[in-house]
Amino acid sequence: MTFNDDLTMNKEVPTAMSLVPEPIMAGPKNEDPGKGDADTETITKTRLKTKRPSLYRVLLLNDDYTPMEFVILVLQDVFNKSREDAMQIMLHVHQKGVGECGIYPYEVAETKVTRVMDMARKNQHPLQCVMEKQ
Ligand code: TYC
Repeated sequence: MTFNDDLTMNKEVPTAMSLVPEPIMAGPKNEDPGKGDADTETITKTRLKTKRPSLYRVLLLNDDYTPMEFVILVLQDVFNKSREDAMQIMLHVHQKGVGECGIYPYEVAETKVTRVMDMARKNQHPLQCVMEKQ
């Protein structure tokens, strides 16, 4: 297993959104409707409670061979950065060794990592992109 595999492969794969039915209204239970108050009944409504998805940071790693212009194009294309922001991020990665491209829900982060790695492979650049849980 490579360094990249280790960071991109998450063992527990969370869903983007989990829907959990939650009762939002409950009155006292009428155990025996036949004997109880004939005019009242309990109605339980169910609302779908949304859970916030866990977030993942997508990182670019520096290397000595990928052209700066290619990294800028990747940041504009995959991460929707302006030319100016893309240039700043690329220079940060170039100088510090690693830099953040964005923070996304699991499936979005995974898709972006795959797109970057595909672009790099097709153009024969060693550029590496990984994701890590926030
Ligand atoms: N260090 C590369 C160069 O000098 C540029 C580069 C920047 C490569 C960012 C990868 O993620 C990267 N050509």
